[in-house]
Amino acid sequence: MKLQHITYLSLGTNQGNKLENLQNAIHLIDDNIGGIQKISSIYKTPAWGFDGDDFFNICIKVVTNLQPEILINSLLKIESELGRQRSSAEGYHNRKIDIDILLFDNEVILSKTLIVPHPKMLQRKFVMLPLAEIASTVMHPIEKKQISVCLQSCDDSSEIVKLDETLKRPIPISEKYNYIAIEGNIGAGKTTLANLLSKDFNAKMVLERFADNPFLPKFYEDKERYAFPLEMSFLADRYQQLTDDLAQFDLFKSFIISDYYIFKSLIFAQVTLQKEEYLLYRKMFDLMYKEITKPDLYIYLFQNTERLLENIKNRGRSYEQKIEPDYLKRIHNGYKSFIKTEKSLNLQVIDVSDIDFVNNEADYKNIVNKIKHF
Ligand code: PH2
Ligand code: MG
Ligand code: MG
Repeated sequence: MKLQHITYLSLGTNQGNKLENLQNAIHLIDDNIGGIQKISSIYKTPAWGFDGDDFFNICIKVVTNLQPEILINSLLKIESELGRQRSSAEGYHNRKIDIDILLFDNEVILSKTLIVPHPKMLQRKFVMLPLAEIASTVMHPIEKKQISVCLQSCDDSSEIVKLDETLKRPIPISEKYNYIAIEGNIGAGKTTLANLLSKDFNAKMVLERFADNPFLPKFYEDKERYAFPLEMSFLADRYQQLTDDLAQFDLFKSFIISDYYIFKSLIFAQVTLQKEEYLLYRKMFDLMYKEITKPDLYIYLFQNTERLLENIKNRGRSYEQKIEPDYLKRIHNGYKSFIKTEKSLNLQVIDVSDIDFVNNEADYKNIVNKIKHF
């Protein structure tokens, strides 16, 4: 789990389509900085400290994994992406967008590139009014007073108007879902993706305990002999883990990511078992399946056979090295018909055959965005 920080940001714009500038900034912050928990109303404010057009100002509350120095650089990047051009002349200037860090947890930061709390925030009503709206009881770490109290002692007499227009808050993944199951063929990258997502979004992980299964190495040696005990023990183990682990978490408060879903038992059993064995197995499966909590998002990672084999080779589990391309294709077809027929799951297929979400940050972000906007 990465450390999560709460930061309050002030956004201002006095050029171009101001409403659009704010909304675009919000989307870029959601994509690159972290989940946005609160957005204040929009306030129309006269330019403070210079002659210029009126501003639209807001404050937002963001949860981020970024350290302050990285955060400020990412914000500067967003500003220039939104068309801000910094002038070398002294003083304040009109701008399409300005994003300032007001508070970062209750830290006091005095570095060459960054001062937090923002040194001028207490003198500016265009900051304190929207901030008090979303953070009235938060303490200012130097004043040691609540923001609402700091606002009362702010003697900025600017005439500020609250507008009726509102901004859309992108719903963070952790608010949208309580339980995400990531599925896919052997070597598709399920565990890797579950790991990355759970770190980024502070989720609890439920990982498959394949390593404990004594039948798995035997199965790859002699499939016919060991298929039935293998599938039965996987089923029992998955059932036990899902009922225990999911019951432990409060499904409505926490956010859980697993690298499997119990239905994979049936998909593998269909491929590995004889007909009569499968019918017996199916009876057991149906009994257990009724009791199992269903994920509110089921992600299927599609990977082509060639790269599955490559991944299996790279992770180097000795007993997996004999897996044949044909076996992987049959498992894939099992998943495919499951995906076609199972209409009760909220199912998203993500094709990862042409991307590398482990080594390429943009590919990873792309997956996150697909999940977010699904
Ligand atoms: N930002 C400034 C200077 N003056 N005035 C208003 N009303 N709103 C701002 O966001 C603002 C300002 C420097 O960043
Ligand atoms: Mg500023
Ligand atoms: Mg600034």
